[in-house]
Amino acid sequence: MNLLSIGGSDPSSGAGIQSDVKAFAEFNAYGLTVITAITSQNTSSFGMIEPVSQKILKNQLESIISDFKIDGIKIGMVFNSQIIKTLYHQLKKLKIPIVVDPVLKSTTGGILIERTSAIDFKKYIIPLATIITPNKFEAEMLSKVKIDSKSNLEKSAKIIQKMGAKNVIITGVEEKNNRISDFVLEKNTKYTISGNKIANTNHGSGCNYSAAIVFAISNNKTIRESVRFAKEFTYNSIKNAKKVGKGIKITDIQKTDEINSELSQAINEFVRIKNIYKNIPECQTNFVYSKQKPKSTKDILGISGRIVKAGKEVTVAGNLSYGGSKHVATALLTLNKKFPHIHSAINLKFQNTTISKIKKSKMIVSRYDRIQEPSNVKNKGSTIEWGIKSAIKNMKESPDVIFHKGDFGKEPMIIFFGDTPKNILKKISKITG
Ligand code: PXL
Repeated sequence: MNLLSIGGSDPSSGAGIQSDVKAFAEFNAYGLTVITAITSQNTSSFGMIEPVSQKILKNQLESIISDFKIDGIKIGMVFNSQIIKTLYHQLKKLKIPIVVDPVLKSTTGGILIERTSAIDFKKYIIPLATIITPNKFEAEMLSKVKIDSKSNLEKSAKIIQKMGAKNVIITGVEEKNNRISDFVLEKNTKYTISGNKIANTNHGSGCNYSAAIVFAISNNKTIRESVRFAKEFTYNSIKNAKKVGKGIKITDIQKTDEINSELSQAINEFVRIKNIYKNIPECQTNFVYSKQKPKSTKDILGISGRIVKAGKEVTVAGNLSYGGSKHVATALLTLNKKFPHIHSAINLKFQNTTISKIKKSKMIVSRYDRIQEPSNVKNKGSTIEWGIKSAIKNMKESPDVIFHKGDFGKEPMIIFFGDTPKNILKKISKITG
C-alpha cells in the first residue's frame, strides 16, 4: 500500500511528514511525501517557516501522482492560500480517500497556517476530506462554536460537515475520570469513542492519529474501526513517548516484537475455536510465549489478565506484557530449563474426555499429584514449579501435556506445551476438532 503525506517538514521528526513516514512504515505501508513548507523547530521552540513555491509544489504532486498508485492521502500543514489552491487543483480529480488534519498551531506555539488563509482552507481543502480530524481547539476555530457542552460539540461537527467534509472526527475531548474521547459524525450517524487519557505534553500525537486513520480507511476499514485503530495507535505512541531533545517528549511507536505478534495472532485464533469455552477453567486461561533462554517470568510474554469466558463467549481481558503471567509462565520456565526448545504454554480445563483424546492422538502426557506435594513446598508457594519438575523428572522427551487432578480446594488443570503458540494451537485442534 502507498500512502501520501502532504504537509510541512519538521526537522525534529516529531510531527509533519517525517512523523508520517515513520508511522506508515510501522503499518508496512510505503510512505510518499509532498512538502508544502519547511519549518525550523525543536522540542522547545518553534523557529521559521518557509513555504515552498507554487512551482515546486505542483511539480512534486505531478511527479508522485503520475508514477504511483496512491491508496490514501493525508493533508497536514498547508500554510497559505497559494498552497491551498495548488493542492485543490491537483487533488480534486482524484478518487482516493483523503484525510485532512486541519493543523493550526504546534504544541510549541508555531502558527501553521496564515490567518488570512482560513477562508480558502474551508473553501478548498475541507471539501476534499473523506475524513477531517480536528482536535477540540481546531474544531472551535473552524466552526466558531465554543465546545463547552455535548450539544455544542455536535453543533461544531455539523458546521464542519456542512463545509464539505464527509466525516468529521473531533478528537481529544476531555471527559471525567481521566478519559478522553473522540466524537464522530458520519453521514447518517454520530457516536463517541472513549479511551484512557495519558497526561503528558508531547509532540506528534495529532499527526500519529491522522496517519493511522488514513492507513485504516485506505485499508477498507469502516470509520468506526479506523477511529478505534487510530486511538489505540496514538495512545501507545504517547505512552511510549521519548525525551529525545531537551524539551517536550516526542511520541514514539512501540515496535511490536515477533513474540508479541505471534502470540497475539495465536490468541485471536484460540478465542475463535468453536466451543472453546468448554475448555476454559474456572480460574480462566493464560497463553504465554517466551524469549530465548528465559531467566525469569519477566522474559515470558503473557496476558496480564486472562482469557475469560462469559457464557459461550471467550474474550481476552487484559493486555500482553512480559511478566504478565505468573502461574503458566512459571510452568513454562520450569519445563524450558530441561527442554530448552519449548517456548509456549497454555492452561485448559481438566476433563477426562480431554485426557482420553490427548492419549488417543499419541501426544506425550505426564502428570503430577498435588497430594504428594511436600509441606515445605506448599508453604513456600512454588507448587507449580515442584509439580512440573516432578512430572518431567524421568522424561527423556518433552511432554506435550502435563496435568494434575487437583487437591482439596484446588482446581484440576491441563497445561499444553509447545515450541511456539502456533504449535500449541495444532495440539489443541486434536482435542477440539
Ligand atoms: O502537529 C501538527 C504539525 C503538523 N505539521 C508540522 C508541524 C506540526 C506541529 O508542530 O510542525 C510540520
